[in-house]
Amino acid sequence: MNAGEKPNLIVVSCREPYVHKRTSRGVVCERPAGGLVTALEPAMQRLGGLWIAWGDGSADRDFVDAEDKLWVPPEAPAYQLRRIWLTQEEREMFYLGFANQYLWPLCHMFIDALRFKRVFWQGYKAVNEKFATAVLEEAGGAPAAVWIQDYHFACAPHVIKSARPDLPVSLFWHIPWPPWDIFRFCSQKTELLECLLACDLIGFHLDRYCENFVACARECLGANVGDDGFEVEYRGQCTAVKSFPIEIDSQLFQKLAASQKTENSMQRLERKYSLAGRKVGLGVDRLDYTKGIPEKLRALDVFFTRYPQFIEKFVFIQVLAPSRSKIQAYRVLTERVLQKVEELNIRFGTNEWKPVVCINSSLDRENLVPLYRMADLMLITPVQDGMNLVAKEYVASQIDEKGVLLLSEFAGAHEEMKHSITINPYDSEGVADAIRRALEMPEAERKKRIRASRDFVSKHDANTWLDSVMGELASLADLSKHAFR
Ligand code: ADQ
Repeated sequence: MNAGEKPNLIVVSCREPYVHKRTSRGVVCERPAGGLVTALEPAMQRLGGLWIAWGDGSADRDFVDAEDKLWVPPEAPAYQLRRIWLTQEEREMFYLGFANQYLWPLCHMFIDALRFKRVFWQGYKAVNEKFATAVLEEAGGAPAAVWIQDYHFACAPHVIKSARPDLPVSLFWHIPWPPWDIFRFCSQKTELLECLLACDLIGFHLDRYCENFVACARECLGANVGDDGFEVEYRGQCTAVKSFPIEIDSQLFQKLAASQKTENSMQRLERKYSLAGRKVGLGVDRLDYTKGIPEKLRALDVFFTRYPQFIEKFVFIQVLAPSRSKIQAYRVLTERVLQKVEELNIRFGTNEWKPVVCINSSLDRENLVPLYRMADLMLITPVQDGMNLVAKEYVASQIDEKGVLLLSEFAGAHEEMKHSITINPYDSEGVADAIRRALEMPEAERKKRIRASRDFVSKHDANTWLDSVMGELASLADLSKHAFR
């Protein structure tokens, strides 16, 4: 896309792919931790177009032009980013309020964590309108495909379609969609479903989430469902509801894992955390109550109690990306997790050895990959997770094919990573036994399992995901594929 041209593809998300932040080292440009950006960003680099997102970095305003836009990535510009500014009140009502204290817990079935205020909902709708208006401005009168990301923007499709019924609009819901018996708790269920059904296409990671969504549309709105169960008709508008399991750029992880820089970092980490001669376990999570972090620590407690032969022989490294710390439930969780880590280290640690190393910060990919590559086992314990990209990143980075993936059956990724070891995070003893099994697993079995998973992630990568969503949208909108390029 050249300057002045209208974009063929307009992507909308809450988090932006590049954030400019003022730090003590000056202004830095960072890629935020989070699955959505990780998956979508390489795709945007390939396709070009325009990405509209909330500019929440402290130095963001210094890097945009008069239309609040900039070209990214900074080192090799490939597409445009338009930043939308939110007031403090909008941030509180829309982002911290309705999106993250209502829709997020609702979709992950954490009913006790639901917080609702009328102003949250009003703020949510107002911000959705703001983003939808930006989409309409950017499209002008020209054709464009609109691809909205996630639960932050359930109302935007309706606003866009009311003004421009001809624009093909798709929304990808990155988190689970709960069964009707849970979704019915939502006080805005009718309006949310009606707004979403303005889309031509709604994507979820799994068929199960599609089925839940379709059942909600039928039960709540009396919408008609097509014979295949994946098309909904409501007030004359047809919406295809399809699963597109999100994938990662596996080649990028493999390449990075094989680099000299990674080798050097592995040696540095080995020295820093005294890992030589010890087995290494790894956890990498956003600090979120859906990720089952306390459950994981409880299982480690059982493991060291039940299997003392691993004292001083096994180190567990837990990387935590701070997240949504303005919400009390997240602050409480952080405190609980850090306390439990300390307790484990006091109870089991010795002068020479610390059983749990906690890295409480967001790491960039160059620092995550060495950990992925060197870990003998990866422990992924969400109690609910739409997909979980960390599982796939680990597998892709395992170029020595020695590691074992232990994966919660409640992560969407579990449906694809069939050669992992299945765990139930609520069963601490079962997880402890699985850790032992992984540590004692013969090399041939480890190799066989991880190789099968690696084959999967290299055959199904971010491009496959993107092409299938784009292909579907193009065929629904009766547009040729190259219209999106
Ligand atoms: P998330 O809940 O953010 O994503 P996930 O899919 O695991 O969960 O993605 C996390 C991403 O953040 C990964 O790319 C990982 O590398 C990165 N990350 C995690 N911890 C980090 C740390 N300490 N430092 C730096 N980076 C870190 C949501 C849904 C998921 C879904 C994705 C994509 O909740 O279910 O898989 O969107 O759709």
